[in-house]
Amino acid sequence: MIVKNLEDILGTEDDVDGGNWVSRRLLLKKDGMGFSLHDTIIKEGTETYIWYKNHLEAVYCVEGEGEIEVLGEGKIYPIKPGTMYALDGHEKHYLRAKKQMRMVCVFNPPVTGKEVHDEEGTYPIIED
Ligand code: 9YT
Repeated sequence: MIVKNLEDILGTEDDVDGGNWVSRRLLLKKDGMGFSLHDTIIKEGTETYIWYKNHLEAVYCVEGEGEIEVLGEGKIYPIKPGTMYALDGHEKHYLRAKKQMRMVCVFNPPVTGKEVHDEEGTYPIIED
């Protein structure tokens, strides 16, 4: 069994500052669960282009306010506490935080812990 507390992650290598966001990675590939689990802060006033072409991601907002714009669809969905979105089609999107947002994120396959977005807004697959 694995038990961690957010305060165990803060300030460690699993507390990753991606610029527009800070991702506190509670479960990673090394934990062997088949997914990773992140407590992520999206900084207020930011807009981030993201394309997880290698991963599926589900996101659950617990604090703050913002929106997600899905490219191609041209749809904009508001985000508030209680909103969940799942990128089951590797959708390219813009994530905007009107107020700082706190998101619980799950990635399949799990991230290893080192990932920040590359110039395509993508996380690479990192093999062992
Ligand atoms: C919601 C989202 O995609 N934020 C970017 C950071 C990512 N979720 C992470 O690594 O926690």
